[in-house]
Amino acid sequence: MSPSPDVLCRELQATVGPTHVLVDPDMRAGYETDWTGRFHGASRLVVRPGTTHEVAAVVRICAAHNAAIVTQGGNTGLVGGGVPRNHEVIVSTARLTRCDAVDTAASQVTVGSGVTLAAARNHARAVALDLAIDFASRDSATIGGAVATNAGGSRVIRFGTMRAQVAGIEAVLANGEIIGSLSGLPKETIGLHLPSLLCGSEGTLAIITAVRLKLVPWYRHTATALVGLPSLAAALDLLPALRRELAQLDSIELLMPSAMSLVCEHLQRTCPIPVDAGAYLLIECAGNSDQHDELMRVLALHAPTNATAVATDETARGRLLELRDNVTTAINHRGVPLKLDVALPLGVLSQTTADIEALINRLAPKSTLINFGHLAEGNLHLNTLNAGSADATITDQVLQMVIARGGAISAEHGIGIAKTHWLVAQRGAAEVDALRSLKASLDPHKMLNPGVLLPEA
Ligand code: 2HG
Ligand code: ZN
Repeated sequence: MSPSPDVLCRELQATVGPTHVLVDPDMRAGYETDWTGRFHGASRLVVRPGTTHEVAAVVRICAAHNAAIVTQGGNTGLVGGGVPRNHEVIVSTARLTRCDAVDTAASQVTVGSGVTLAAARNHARAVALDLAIDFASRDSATIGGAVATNAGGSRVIRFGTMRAQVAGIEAVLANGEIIGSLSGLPKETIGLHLPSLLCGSEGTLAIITAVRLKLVPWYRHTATALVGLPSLAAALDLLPALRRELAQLDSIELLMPSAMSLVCEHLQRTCPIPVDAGAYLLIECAGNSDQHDELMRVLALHAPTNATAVATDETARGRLLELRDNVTTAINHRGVPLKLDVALPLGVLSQTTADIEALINRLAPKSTLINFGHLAEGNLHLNTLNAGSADATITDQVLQMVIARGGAISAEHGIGIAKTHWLVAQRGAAEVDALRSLKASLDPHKMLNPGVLLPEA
């Protein structure tokens, strides 16, 4: 039975309609656990506003009742930043699905923060444009969540991270004020850039309600190759030639053998490359003309190996991409992983990967490390299964090693609640103090995503 509605609940129901306030534990459940099953907590209720003005009203009501808020998009976050921890109100952006007509002259579009990546992409493609950001959870992950975490994905080598795609933003502050601009002017120098401030703020400074996105051309010709290389070092050696000679290079995704064998087993497929490799690269070029010959020419010159599988049509391409897209799901089927999403300078990537593998092996000999990521950004997704009680020690020692070698403790998943502890080591006390002052001035009563991103003072 649902608990009887309290005053907060009744006021929210009056604002967004009773069907959009979820109090029943069964109705809330899907919002209270992340998709890996690692992070979960109880919420007070879930509220699903349908417009920016409703979001503003919801925030004001919550503020009046001193009820903290966790903003949630598609619930595809991986660091616990979008699920409740302490009976917060979950503000779901799922109904903020405005999709304006694409401005083809500016190559921009305004969408609600609850629009999924796939929906925004399809909307853009209807007028031959495309979204620059793509990653495996595209069908659920939302634009607002991708901005809030400064998500990356596979095309960062060409177009940069989410931050580079945002031309304007609209958001609701902790006091219920609506701020921002969606005009998307490419040139303006009128003070601090609000989109830059909110990208990566993980719901702690404001609730993003709409985004003006920059779009890119929808390239109709994509050539895809899966290349097996003897080692990660050999894969890195290939990088300069790929960057230099492939003008239409779109992505270079990395699967280490642990990830390749796991995903093949999960999909019940055999690896398209028959020989054992030390590292697999999924390389794509996309352009307005056929990219196949150019990709093959560069690979033949710089990676002369028969360990290459090439896609010549969309079906074959889908079969290759499926291997990369399904690694996270394959891991989830095995258990609840310890996820570390780190970036390292390319010069130390190979050695550090070997050192991390040795470290994890020593700390948790029975564990399995599945390693994959985005090669050009030195971004590794280190997923450890069955680490048992070594989870905390692994996290600490790997992150300390990453910081010591000039890397980042989060490349694209964010800090969430999982990595706040290492923020000072990463950014320095002075910077974290500055971020705290910013947070305190915008959200003095700690209403928005408390406990996320910033470590407790
Ligand atoms: C990806 O690149 C995502 O597929 C998820 O960032 C990574 O599951 C992961 O660790
Ligand atoms: Zn990734």
